[in-house]
Amino acid sequence: MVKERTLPVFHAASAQITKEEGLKIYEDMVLGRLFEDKCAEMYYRGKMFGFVHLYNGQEAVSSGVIKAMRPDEDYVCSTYRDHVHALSAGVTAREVMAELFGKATGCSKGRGGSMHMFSSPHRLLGGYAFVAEGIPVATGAAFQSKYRKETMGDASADQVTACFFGDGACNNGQFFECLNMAALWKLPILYVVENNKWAIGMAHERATSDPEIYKKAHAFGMAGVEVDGMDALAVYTVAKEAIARARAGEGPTLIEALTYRFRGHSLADPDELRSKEEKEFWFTRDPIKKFAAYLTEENLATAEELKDIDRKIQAVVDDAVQFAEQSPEPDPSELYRFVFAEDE
Ligand SMILES: Cc1ncc(C[n+]2csc(CCOP(=O)(O)OP(=O)(O)O)c2C)c(N)n1
Ligand SMILES: [Mg+2]
Repeated sequence: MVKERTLPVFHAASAQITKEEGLKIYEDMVLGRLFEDKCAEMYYRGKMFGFVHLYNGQEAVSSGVIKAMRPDEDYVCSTYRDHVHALSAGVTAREVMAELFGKATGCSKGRGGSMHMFSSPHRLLGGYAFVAEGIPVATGAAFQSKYRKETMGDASADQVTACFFGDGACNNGQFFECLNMAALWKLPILYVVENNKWAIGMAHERATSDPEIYKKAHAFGMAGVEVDGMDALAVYTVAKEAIARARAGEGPTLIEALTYRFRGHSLADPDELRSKEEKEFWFTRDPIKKFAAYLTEENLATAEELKDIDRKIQAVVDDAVQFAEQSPEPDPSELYRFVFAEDE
C-alpha cells in the first residue's frame, strides 16, 4: 500500500456557494481537462513543437483560486505548466491553442509556445520555463499594486496577485527571498504551491528536508495553509479567505495544495517512475468527478446540466483547434517585433 500524506479534511457544509459560482468553477475545470486532452492528441499528431506539460488532475487548483479572483483585474503568474492557468484567467481557448501551434493569432503572437503564455488584457504575467522564475515577477506585481495604492494614493490599486508554482520550486532561493519581502511589506499576494509530489522524476520527500511546505510560511510570520488540491470547493474557500486578507492589506498567504498530475511530466515523459498503486490512489480522487458529485448532491446542478456543459466545452475546444489550424504563421519580416512592449 502507498503511504500518502494525510489530506486535510474539508467539510463541504462549511462552504456556501451559489449555483452560478459552482457552474463557473465546474465549466472552467472541464475546459482545462478537455483542452489538455486535445493538446495531447495534437502533440502526437505533430502539431506542436518543443516540450508540452499538461495539467490533467490539477484543475481544482487553477479553477478554485482564479475563479475566486476578479477577472481581468487581479494578476496571475504561472510556470511552464501554464495552459490551464491561462484559460482560467480568461484567455480564450482559441488564443491558447493558436499559441501552442505557434501561430500569429496566439496570445503571445506565436513567439512563446507552450511554456510562455502571456496576456496583458487578462493580467496573465506569463508562463516561465525556469523553475521558480515567476515568483519574483509575481512579487513585483504585488509590490506595484501596493506602491500605487499607498505611496501614489491610487485607491483603485487594490489588485491581488496569485503566483502558481510547483513543489520543486520551493527548494529554490527565490522562493525564500520573495516570501521574506512579501511578508515584510505585507504584499497582496497568494503563493500557491501545487504540490503534485514530483519534480520530473524527483520525489518531493527525497529532495526536501520538511515536506510540509505550508509550514515554511510560519518562519516569515506569514499565513500558511494546506488544502486538498483535488477538492475545488476547498481550494475556492481557502483562496477567497486569502484574497480577502490580501485586499484588506493584511499581507500574503502561502497555500499548499496537495494534488497530482495524471500524466507524465511532459508529453515526452514515458512516466515510468511513479508506481501504479500511487497513480491509482490519485486517479480515484479526480477533482472534476468530485465537484460534479457535490453539485448534484447539493442540488446546485442536475446531471443533465453538467452534461450540457461538457458538450458545450468540447465544441469550444474543437473550434479552438480549427481556429489554430487555419491561422497564419507569424510573418518572418516581423521577427523583431514584440521583443519589447508596444503601445498597442
Ligand atoms: C532553474 C531550473 N532548474 C531546473 C530546471 C529543469 N526542470 C524543469 S521542470 C523541473 C521540475 C519542477 O517540478 P515542480 O516545481 O514540482 O513542478 P511540476 O513540474 O511538478 O509542476 C525541473 C527540475 C528548470 N526548468 N529550471
Ligand atoms: Mg511538482
